[in-house]
Amino acid sequence: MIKQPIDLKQQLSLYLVMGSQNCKHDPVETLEKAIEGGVTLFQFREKGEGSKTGEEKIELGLQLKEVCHQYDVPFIVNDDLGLAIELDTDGLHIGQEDGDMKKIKDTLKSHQLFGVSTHNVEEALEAHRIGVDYIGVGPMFNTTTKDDIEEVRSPVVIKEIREQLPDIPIVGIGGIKHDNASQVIDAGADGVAVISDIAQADVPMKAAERILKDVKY
Ligand code: TZP
Ligand code: MG
Repeated sequence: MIKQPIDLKQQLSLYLVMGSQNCKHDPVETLEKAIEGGVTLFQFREKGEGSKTGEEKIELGLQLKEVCHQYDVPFIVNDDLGLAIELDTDGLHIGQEDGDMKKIKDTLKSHQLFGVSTHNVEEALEAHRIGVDYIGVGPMFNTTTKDDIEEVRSPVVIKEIREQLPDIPIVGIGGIKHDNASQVIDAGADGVAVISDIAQADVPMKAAERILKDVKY
């Protein structure tokens, strides 16, 4: 367990989401270099074609958690409540289809962050009512990383959510790269969540640095 962020919004600035199936290079090395480039939060999303399961998934999760904690970066796990408990992660992120939000929130330990993916104002309001710590909103732009995506929303949806929920921590996701990240921040997000622009980069550290410049300007 690491100290919870003093300011979660700041921790959302550059949120790397990744599993071994997303990486051009070794995942442990990719994460380490990306953190050196400025990644502020990490989500282990070992999911889809080519991803690890069972013991292999747990083993990789443990290695990635260790890297995160060397740098004081919170380690969040995607979808898997069992793994969040087993690895005593710093948080869990789920989608709309991943179960009863309230029950899952009540199962987590008080130090564990709880994030939920949302696509519109209604889902954001419901997540807020349950008391989630932050919401992901997307997909902002076209992406080929996730095949079951909902329609592209554009940063306009963040603006709409921000008008209704002025204080909730928001991170945009989907097709975000160094040349469009500022649109997401300008719309009212506190940060950007990125897979391929970092995990598929030749030099993940440089890729992270490049996006971070757009987020903090
Ligand atoms: N949820 C909505 S879009 C997406 C997820 C997990 C994929 C984002 O990947 P990329 O490569 O940053 O577009
Ligand atoms: Mg999910």
